[in-house]
Amino acid sequence: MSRIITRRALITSAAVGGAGLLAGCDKVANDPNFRKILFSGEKMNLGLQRALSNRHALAPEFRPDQMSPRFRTNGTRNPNTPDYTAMLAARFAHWRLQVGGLVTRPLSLSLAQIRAIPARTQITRHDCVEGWSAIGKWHGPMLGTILKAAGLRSDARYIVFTCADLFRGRNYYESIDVIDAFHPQTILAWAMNDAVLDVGHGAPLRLRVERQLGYKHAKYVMRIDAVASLAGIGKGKGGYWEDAVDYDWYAGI
Ligand SMILES: Nc1nc2c(c(=O)[nH]1)N[C@H]1C(S)=C(S)[C@@H](COP(=O)(O)O)O[C@H]1N2
Ligand SMILES: [Mo]
Repeated sequence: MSRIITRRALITSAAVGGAGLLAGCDKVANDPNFRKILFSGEKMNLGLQRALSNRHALAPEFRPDQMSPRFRTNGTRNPNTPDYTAMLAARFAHWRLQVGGLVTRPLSLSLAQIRAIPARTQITRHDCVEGWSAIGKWHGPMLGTILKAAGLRSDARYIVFTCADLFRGRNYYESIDVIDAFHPQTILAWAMNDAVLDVGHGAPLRLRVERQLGYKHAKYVMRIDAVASLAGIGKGKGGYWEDAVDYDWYAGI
């Protein structure tokens, strides 16, 4: 690709190049100069940016000695609903994760079953949109493993997480697309910092979607549904904060 090509021409040719470019030019998309031009803002096409980002790149992982001595909690710190309080009192013995929607084999998994699935351990940095970060260790099965077990149908485009808590009176939920759902660092964590996940951080199960900001990491996950569209869920923008204050649905970092 010529060096004197203008930004506009580049973006236009990328746009008309369409599928061919997207399919064949990973090398180009990851070239730092190309990315600088494409991501520099002016008339930037968000869809194009997303399409050309390397969605499979890994988030940085850290050493144990880099873990934050304190990892704050944010948003809901205890769902405190009658249902949740009862489940907590029984140490989640009757809790089940429901996996449904566009799957061929809906699942209802106990915590013991989830803990028996081969798990990943990752030390990553959590970045909250409010401006704080913390490095913690997370442990749990890859979401992809569970979705494969459920048999994701080919018309599924998004995975929706329904949580046990009401935040400021409304049910917390979040969604990601199937690309992030099958990212190797997207896990359902049941342990944090070598201990069973506590209530503040989302017991018994919370999502880690390491390429995105904190509000996407749904805590207190009760249900996972594969859907073709986000319309009709909440206010239709794909998550609690997206609906509430127009946060971006794709909160890539
Ligand atoms: N169910 C639920 N999930 C949630 C929230 C919430 O209020 N309820 N807050 C989100 C926000 S804004 C952040 S930064 C992280 C905080 O996770 P932590 O409490 O483990 O630090 O959880 C996210 N997931
Ligand atoms: Mo956050």
